[in-house]
Amino acid sequence: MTPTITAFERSPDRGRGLARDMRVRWALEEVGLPYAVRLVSFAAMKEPAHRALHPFGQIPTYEEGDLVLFESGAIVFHLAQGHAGLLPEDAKARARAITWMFAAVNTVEPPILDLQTTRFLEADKTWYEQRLPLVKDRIRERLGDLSRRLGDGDWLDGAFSAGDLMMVAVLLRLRVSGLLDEYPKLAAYVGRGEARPAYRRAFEAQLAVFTGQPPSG
Ligand code: GTB
Repeated sequence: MTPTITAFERSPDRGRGLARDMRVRWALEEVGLPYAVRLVSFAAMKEPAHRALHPFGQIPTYEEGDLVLFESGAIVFHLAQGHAGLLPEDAKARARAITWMFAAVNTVEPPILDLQTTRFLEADKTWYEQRLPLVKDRIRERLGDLSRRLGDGDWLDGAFSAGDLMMVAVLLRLRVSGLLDEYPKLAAYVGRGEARPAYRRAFEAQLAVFTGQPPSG
């Protein structure tokens, strides 16, 4: 059964692949599952029909028969559990990969979101210039720790997994800030993620929504 996901009709990121449907598209491509996309407007996201799928009126959602999911991490986990390619067979390695998925959304993403909130919603506040370096330093602390753990490895724990997929997707949101480039091992790690054919296909598909042109290649 072909699952259907939802994505922004007009993404505010202008096709840079930063909205959270990107990680779901990427996971679908990694496991080789064809999918359909229903585009939703900001207004439609807040309507009862969409809220029946997503209680918070957001994207992405995932529909597979009578199964409806929201939360990008939960959707990626569902795909990784049901299809080969995103979680190791070995039970302990699998548990560690799942741990990295949680670390991405629970430990690394929150300070990154804080930076975005600060930039977009607090730039006119008198205390903005004082707060910004504090927010950035909290991100640096996480990136330093993550970079040390990654070391010279290609991926966080052996082979590429859903943990890497989620971590790369989270780190990508930092690129425009320049902070990622302060950590060359992490910048290279993100580059390896972006170079994966499944990532490229997912990226092209979401970009095509913005350009109105079919995906190239
Ligand atoms: N925890 C949820 C998940 O992981 O699925 C969060 C979902 C979420 O925040 N969805 C956002 C949304 O629907 C889109 S991704 N927002 C509309 C609303 O809340 O009304 C967040 C996002 C938006 C824009 C950019 N950008 O422009 O760069 C990047 C990321």
